[in-house]
Amino acid sequence: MTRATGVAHPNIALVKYWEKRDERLILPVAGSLSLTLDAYPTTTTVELDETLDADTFTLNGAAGDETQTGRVTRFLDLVRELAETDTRAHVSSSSDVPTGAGLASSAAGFAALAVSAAAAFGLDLDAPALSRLARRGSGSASRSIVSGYAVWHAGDDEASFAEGVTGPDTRMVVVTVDRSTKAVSSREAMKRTALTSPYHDAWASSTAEILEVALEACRDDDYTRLGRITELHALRMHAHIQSADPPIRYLRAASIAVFDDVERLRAEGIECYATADAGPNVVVLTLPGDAAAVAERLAVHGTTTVVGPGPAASLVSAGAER
Ligand code: 2P0
Repeated sequence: MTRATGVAHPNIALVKYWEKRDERLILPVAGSLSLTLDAYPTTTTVELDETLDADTFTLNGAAGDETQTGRVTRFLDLVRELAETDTRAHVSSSSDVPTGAGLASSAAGFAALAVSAAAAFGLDLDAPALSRLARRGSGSASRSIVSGYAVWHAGDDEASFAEGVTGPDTRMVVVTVDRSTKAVSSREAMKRTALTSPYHDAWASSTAEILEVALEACRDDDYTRLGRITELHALRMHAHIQSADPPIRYLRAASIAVFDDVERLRAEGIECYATADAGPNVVVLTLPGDAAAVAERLAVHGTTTVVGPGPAASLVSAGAER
């Protein structure tokens, strides 16, 4: 038996990934930029077992449902193809992401699975190859392979991976305003926007343009420019999502109230910028010295947690013993 354990952290996008140009290969319509976090790790162990007929999957000690296990198996099929084997595996995963905290669990989940499965199946993959592999599980997982700021390149299968870039030193304040499960998954919502939004082409071309400006801001260590882009691009993404038919609205009244307060904080001289993913919770980009004050001020809207830049996905252990 061969087993390996890997760990990965979630990431928050500053320039968002929304919509695929290839569903099977998970190729995005445009590149994106994110910050991998130092909180909420997912740890995953993959153990090969030649006696198994089907993969098994447990999450936090409980058997995964059919959808989760199916997604893990489809991902392992890609790894088996690369390793030229049909051996099945036990996969067990534990995650610290609080339910409904607004942090995508699939990014850390598939990054940790990519690292552990590649090692368990004896593949020697470098970081770009691991990122390409993680991408096939969930697009945003390509970015959780990388530490800190990560740019995920659009392009064909070979070229579409994430790599690290340097950028301003920041913190993020996660404001959890609503813990309920979202009505439409981001995968479904992406499909619906791509099929029905009249803004599709403008979204793709403007995202590619704004990514270049964001990368320039990172190179210049320009926090203000990066922050402005972060908030602008989040609101553009939500405008785009709301333009689907039938419309999808992820932001709630409480989410808008956080955006309002972030604007007030800026007027008072605390430079912070809001973003939100496919859900109601808001993440606020701040300078390290302002994070505690921003968290305190926004606590009226929900639970606030300060997080910082985090490490690359990594292998915790690997070996042949049981
Ligand atoms: C992002 N999101 O850039 C954007 C912003 C949500 C809003 O990446 O279908 O779970 O598995 O590739 O990666 C969520 O999408 O979607 C996401 P799939 P994924 O973080």
